[in-house]
Amino acid sequence: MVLSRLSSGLQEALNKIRGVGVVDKKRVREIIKEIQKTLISADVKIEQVFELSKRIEEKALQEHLPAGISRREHLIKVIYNEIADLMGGEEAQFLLDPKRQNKIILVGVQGSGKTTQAAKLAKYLMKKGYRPALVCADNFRPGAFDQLRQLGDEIRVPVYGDPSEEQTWKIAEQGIAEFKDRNVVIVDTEGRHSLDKELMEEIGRLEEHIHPDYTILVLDSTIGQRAEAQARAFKEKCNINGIILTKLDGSAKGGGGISACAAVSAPVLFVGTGERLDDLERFDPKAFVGRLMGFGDIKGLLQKFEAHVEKEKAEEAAKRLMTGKFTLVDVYDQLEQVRKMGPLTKVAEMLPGLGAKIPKDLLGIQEERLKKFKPILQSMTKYELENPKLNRSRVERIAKGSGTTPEDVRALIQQYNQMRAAFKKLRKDRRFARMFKSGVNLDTPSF
Ligand SMILES: Nc1nc2c(ncn2[C@@H]2O[C@H](COP(=O)(O)OP(=O)(O)OP(=O)(O)O)[C@@H](O)[C@H]2O)c(=O)[nH]1
Ligand SMILES: [Mg+2]
Repeated sequence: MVLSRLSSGLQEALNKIRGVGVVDKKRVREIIKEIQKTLISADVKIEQVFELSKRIEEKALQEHLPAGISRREHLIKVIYNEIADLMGGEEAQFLLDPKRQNKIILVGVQGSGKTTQAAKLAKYLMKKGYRPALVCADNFRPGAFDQLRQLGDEIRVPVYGDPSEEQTWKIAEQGIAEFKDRNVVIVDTEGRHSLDKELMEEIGRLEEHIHPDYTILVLDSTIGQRAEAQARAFKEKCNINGIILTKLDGSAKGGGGISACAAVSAPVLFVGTGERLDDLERFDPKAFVGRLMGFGDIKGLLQKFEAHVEKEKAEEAAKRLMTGKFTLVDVYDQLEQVRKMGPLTKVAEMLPGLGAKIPKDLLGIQEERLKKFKPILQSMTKYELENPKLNRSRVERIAKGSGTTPEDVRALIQQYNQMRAAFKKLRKDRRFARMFKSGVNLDTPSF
């Protein structure tokens, strides 16, 4: 994907961040200016750029930084997050059911790339193991059927069309019947010069007769932020549930196109990145922005943040165990945390003489048991969670409600009591108490 100006602009901003001595208000503002220039030249709407700038400025200089993370790293992460959000945030779902016939209609203005994307999408789905077929519901453009047939031949996908039929919904219906044994039917439709009424009515009729799983709007990304108006107009008239943004290769305004779709909550499912039939990619805003900013750098940084969050969670869990503040409500989370991170084992390793005092079964909590604990906890009332002394009828009720046995419920309560008792004992140990006063550090033993 080219988008080289957007990419080099962002990378330049990142280099600047790396180059500055101190990341202070003045520096942050300078860097934001750089980013603004880059985004505006990619045709991102000015309001969106300003909102993003404001958020970056606020977050970049927030008081508290997680330990071990520099302000510089934090700033890069903030910029990455904000731009990924600007481009749509999370990857949009594109779910088909291979066990039945899925129907997809491609709509859009003339020349946006519908016919080409129909074939690209068929090829993409074929690679994923689907059995697609193509239908030409465009009798407006001369030679439309031939064009699609040629593309279909190239990828060996059957194509249905009927140039003598005027009603395109009828062609679509016939095509869908013809391809009963195919699990995806992609319907290519006609385009018009502008968003005319007739085109919209045509699409409306198609939707009515076909009930597609996806009505995908094909948008030409070279129109930049004007994509917003097009997406909005189509969304008003038909049930658009996805976008393919084409011609992202070589389009200086691609960033504007993508953010315009995000602005009207029109999820970009795919991007077209060239004229070849392989040039269609699933669109994931985070990966996309990662690539723009230089993936290698960003990936390492994100991993560092992730590891940090995990570590904080584990420390938090360990701390709560140690201070005896945990209730049954926390038990599941903590046990899971313990299982995932192994802080107890680590704690035990850090305390040579003391490790032996931690009951063995606390360190090796069984997976199956843990799985049952969750529904049990969900079946308990708040009162029961806070006062886990349960009589027989309550235990039975909870077991029933959670699809487990009374033994499972008792096992959970026993686990809880054991943990409490074990850590109560540990807390009395001076060495232990000292360690927890100075904060838990699971990476390096503090003595
Ligand atoms: N560079 C580039 N060109 C593309 C891409 N997708 C489509 N095109 C080109 O865009 C032109 C128009 O594509 P079509 O698929 O015929 O567009 P259409 O929407 O079906 O057009 P009408 O049927 O006339 O409405 C063709 O020359 C394609 O090769 C893309 O992702 N990148
Ligand atoms: Mg076409």
